[in-house]
Amino acid sequence: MASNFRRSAALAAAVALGLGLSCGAQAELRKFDMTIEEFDFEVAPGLTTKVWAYDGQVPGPLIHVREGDDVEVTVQNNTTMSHTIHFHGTYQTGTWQMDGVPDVSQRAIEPGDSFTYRFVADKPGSLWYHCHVNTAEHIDLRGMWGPMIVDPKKPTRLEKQVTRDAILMFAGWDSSVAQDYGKNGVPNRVLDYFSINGKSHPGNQPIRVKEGDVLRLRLYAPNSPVAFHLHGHDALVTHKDGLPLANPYPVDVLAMQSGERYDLIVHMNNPGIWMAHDHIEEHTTSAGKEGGGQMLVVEYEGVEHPEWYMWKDHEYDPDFYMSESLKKPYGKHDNPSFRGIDPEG
Ligand SMILES: [Cu+2]
Repeated sequence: MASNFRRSAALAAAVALGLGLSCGAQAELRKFDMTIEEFDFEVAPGLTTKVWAYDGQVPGPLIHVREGDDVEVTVQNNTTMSHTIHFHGTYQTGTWQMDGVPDVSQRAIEPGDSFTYRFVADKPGSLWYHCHVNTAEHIDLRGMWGPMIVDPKKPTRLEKQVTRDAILMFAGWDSSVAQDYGKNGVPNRVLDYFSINGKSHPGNQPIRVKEGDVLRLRLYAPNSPVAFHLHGHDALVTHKDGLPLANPYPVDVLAMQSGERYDLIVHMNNPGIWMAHDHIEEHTTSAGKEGGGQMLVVEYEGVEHPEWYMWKDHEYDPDFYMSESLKKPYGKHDNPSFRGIDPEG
């Protein structure tokens, strides 16, 4: 760990001196401040739940860095419970104390306290971060998860072709405990609401593409299984848990277990308006009623929306799948669409 700290310190000093280590090939120091907030969060019209939210949002903010970067995240706990951040997928080589597991690698961050995580982004790909305190509640019921994308130093031939990038984080929720924090309990959860990037259909968004796009879907299953199906296309599975596959393979349904990530690359060569959904049938319901949950639509530009189309006049948010944030310079990117409600106003 000492050598990493020395490298961070040297980089910080260099930046402070204005030496401008901006060469794309150089590792950079990426410093972020984050808070954890005790917020309410609306998943669907029938479900507003209490969350502990990184930067007040679900999913948490996008962390986007480059392989080899030094990452420094200072997190301030503004809630009434203890938390940590585990950067899921990073090797934490020489920095095991930064692994975010309470009573194993650190003391949990008490209410009102802060903690600084320092590590090297030593594993590229679609990573994520989550709390590691009482995960049955903090991950499963309180929205304590967010994406961390680490761009590889050597992208694969396939990923170099990508023209559009989207992050989809699927999650289930238990409305019976929505209003009551568990206080270190392990709720016997029964998931009855389901979301993509925190919202149930139809409160989520379409993905808009144009013919000829090469779409990369970064799929995450933070807390429950998913069987993802995009109509009208085969998708090439190119990465598993951030790592490129030696032999990418085509699927039309992709099964994921909790914690898994898969990257799919899809050639958008079939203009239309296409459903994409979780094929675990109860995951496309809200409180047992059909028509909610983990569904979205992929809309091709130039295809007319019929009068009866369910999202005919849907207000479009181009960053709902973080496609716009992923084009921004490296950094931490908050997203107003994911922000919860401060119960104290
Ligand atoms: Cu927590």
